[in-house]
Amino acid sequence: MLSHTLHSEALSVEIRMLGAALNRVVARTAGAEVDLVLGHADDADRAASTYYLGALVGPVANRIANGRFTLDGVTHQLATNDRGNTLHGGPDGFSTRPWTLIEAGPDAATLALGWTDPAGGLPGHLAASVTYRLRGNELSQTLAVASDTPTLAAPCLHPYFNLAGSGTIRDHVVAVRAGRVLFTAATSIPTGPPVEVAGTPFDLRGGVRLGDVMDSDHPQVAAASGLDHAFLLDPGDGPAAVLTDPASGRRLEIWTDQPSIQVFTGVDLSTDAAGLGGVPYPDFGGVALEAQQVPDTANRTEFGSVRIDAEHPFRSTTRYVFTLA
Ligand code: G6D
Repeated sequence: MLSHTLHSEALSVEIRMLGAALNRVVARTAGAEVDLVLGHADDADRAASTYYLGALVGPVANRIANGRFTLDGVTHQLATNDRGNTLHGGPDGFSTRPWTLIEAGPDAATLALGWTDPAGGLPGHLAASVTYRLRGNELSQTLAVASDTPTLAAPCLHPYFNLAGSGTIRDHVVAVRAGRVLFTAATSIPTGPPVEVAGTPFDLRGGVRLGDVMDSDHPQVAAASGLDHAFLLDPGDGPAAVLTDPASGRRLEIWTDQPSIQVFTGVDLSTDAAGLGGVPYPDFGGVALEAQQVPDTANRTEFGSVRIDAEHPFRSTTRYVFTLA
């Protein structure tokens, strides 16, 4: 079984076993079908890609600086895969593995993965699972990771959205409920304390057109050729992020129990696709909105902890609520 598709009256959602990936979210609108996320035509393209389209990344999402961290007094060195850092679980992370479908129905599916990575350096035998549930216009995703020994785990889903179904996301409007953002060094590792967004192009609280942010001459935007930053979520009752495509009227709300959202505007996507001969997406053809732990929490105790052990597994739920015009 390579994939499983969930159906509701409004959406069809294709889950690939490789990387437990959310590969397609197809909306039927006015007789036409529109895929609202970026995905791969086949698993060969997915395996060769470095862009994690829709993949479940882990055990630890985002970056661990220098691939190094100290756990219970012992320093561990992980395999690195991104300019000296460990990104999205490293070279042999969750997204590279075939997951097993253990429960499958028309509107819900659970995939599981037993994971060890002696060469990669992360301790423990992990038992990971993800349950996708589709109800009408709402897709939820619950992640769980258990370990018999103390280790690190904080995975997340890595979907790229394009609510227009084609072109770039420059005209999409994004709102993120975050009063603070992390600026990064040249290797994309967050540096320094969180920065207040007020008065900067990073103030997405009221909703901003992505193209306007991407065209800003702010040095952090220039260095990332757009956004590739962690927004630290403020407490609140509403969605953590809202993405709108004004032309079609389609809208997405993201609700999460995670403390941050990484917004990545997809620079160089076309290079990846061209390198593969895979699905051709233009640069900025999708925006990744990743509900996750704060990057490099493994080395930044002020952001919390990504440590798990037998008594304290990882568990997290994120919901994607679409409005289809
Ligand atoms: C993540 O933050 C990272 C980006 O830097 C990376 O390029 C992308 O995944 C593939 O969003």
